[in-house]
Amino acid sequence: MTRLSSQMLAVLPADVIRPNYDRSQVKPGVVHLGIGAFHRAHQAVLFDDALNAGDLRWGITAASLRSPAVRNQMVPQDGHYTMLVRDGGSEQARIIGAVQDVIVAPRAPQALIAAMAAPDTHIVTLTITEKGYKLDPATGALIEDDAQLAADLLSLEQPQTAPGYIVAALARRKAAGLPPFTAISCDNLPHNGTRLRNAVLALARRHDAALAEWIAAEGAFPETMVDRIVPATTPDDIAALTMRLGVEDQAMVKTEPFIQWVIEDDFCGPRPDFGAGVQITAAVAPWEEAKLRLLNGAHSGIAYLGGLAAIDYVHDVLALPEARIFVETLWDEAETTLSPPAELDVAAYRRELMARFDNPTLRHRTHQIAIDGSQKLPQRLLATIAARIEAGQGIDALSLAVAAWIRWQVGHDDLGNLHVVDDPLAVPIAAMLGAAATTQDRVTAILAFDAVVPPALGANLLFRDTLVRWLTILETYGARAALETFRPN
Ligand code: CS2
Repeated sequence: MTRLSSQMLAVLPADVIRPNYDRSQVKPGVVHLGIGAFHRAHQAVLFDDALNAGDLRWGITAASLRSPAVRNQMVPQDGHYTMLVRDGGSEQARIIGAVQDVIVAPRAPQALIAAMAAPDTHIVTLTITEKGYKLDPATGALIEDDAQLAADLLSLEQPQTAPGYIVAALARRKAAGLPPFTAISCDNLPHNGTRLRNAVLALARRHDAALAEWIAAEGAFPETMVDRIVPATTPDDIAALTMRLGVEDQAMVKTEPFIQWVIEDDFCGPRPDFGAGVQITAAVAPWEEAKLRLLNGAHSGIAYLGGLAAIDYVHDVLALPEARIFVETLWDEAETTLSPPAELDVAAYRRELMARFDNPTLRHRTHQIAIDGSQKLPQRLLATIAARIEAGQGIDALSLAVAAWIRWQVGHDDLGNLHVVDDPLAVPIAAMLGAAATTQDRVTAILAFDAVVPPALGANLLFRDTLVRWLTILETYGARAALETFRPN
């Protein structure tokens, strides 16, 4: 089958939106680390908007930090791919042309460092997932015994981690008399900019104190909040799009209409005149906290309970009235812990979130969201629970989500279907839980695991009792029964 490419753009159906700029004139102003579906459906689209608006400084050189899979999807297509925006019955196809090249970092580390150190590069964005920062999820401290980080602490000849690439490239820029780039973390971490800055400075300090000082003084690591639901593309999605386009697009992404990127007004060099979807603001934290605790907190609860109940998709979980009440109750609990920005109407935001989760054509899998729970729970649920306890408030629905995560670790759902626990801490967690004889012991073991649970929260008796109550219900009767307790009387 012929692949999508620059040449084939002219023969696509008329309703497919195409880049309106001359791609040969585009300069590579952005390097992106970690090119997965989320980048292609989020930041790359917003840079493509800037290109369409006539500012040709914002082409993207993207890098995969591990596998060549995305390079093999995109390079034969000259970097083009389709963004399918699905909303219930409607579907809009747009070709994104912003990605000019894809580098497979382990195969060409020097090419990636050179791209990051090039004078035209002004911004480096990252979607490397929570675990890519090599920071302890509970405390945010650098995990020095991580093998890849340990290698980067010794030498940056061939960096293994994203912070390693940033330090190596910034060293090259400093030596060449160039200013640093603005490094923008686009992962769902609290204070993601500060965390990235801390990881970069800690690594730089080990190699060159003067470099670390220069980065601290001249560099910029704005905080950001990123939001768009991007389910993993399936072979069926690609087959259906091929029918529609008449050419095959192996790099397509599917997403929802909603898109939001809130970026702290802290750049050390040029930035595009961003259009719709991007807000530049002095304070990102209130946005980020509302998004992590409401959207992502509910998502994780839906993922583990729905996954345990053998329900494949988010919208199918929410077809259960009791699941909706569970989510609303979780939001009632989380809402009291927020200091929302003045522009955010939390009631309207909650209604909009529920409508986004209900989108039936997105087909967002519970198992996808269940990945890497140990890295996600602290900011999505545990910080919220700690704040509720501090205020003397109940933690019922939030704790059910955490208990469902504990139950998920057993590796099968309530019908006995097996699943892989895809999580960097799966092995130590399985060992701890395997050594525990009773429900109480399992809760005790998890609460003592300070890589995930902060010690003060782990020692809290209300949290312990609530988890034991929920985990007993989950282990004895299953996730559907736990959700049933949220039924209206
Ligand atoms: C999801 C997020 O997979 C997950 O953990 O909760 O990817 C979520 O879809 C995005 O944060 C939405 O912006």
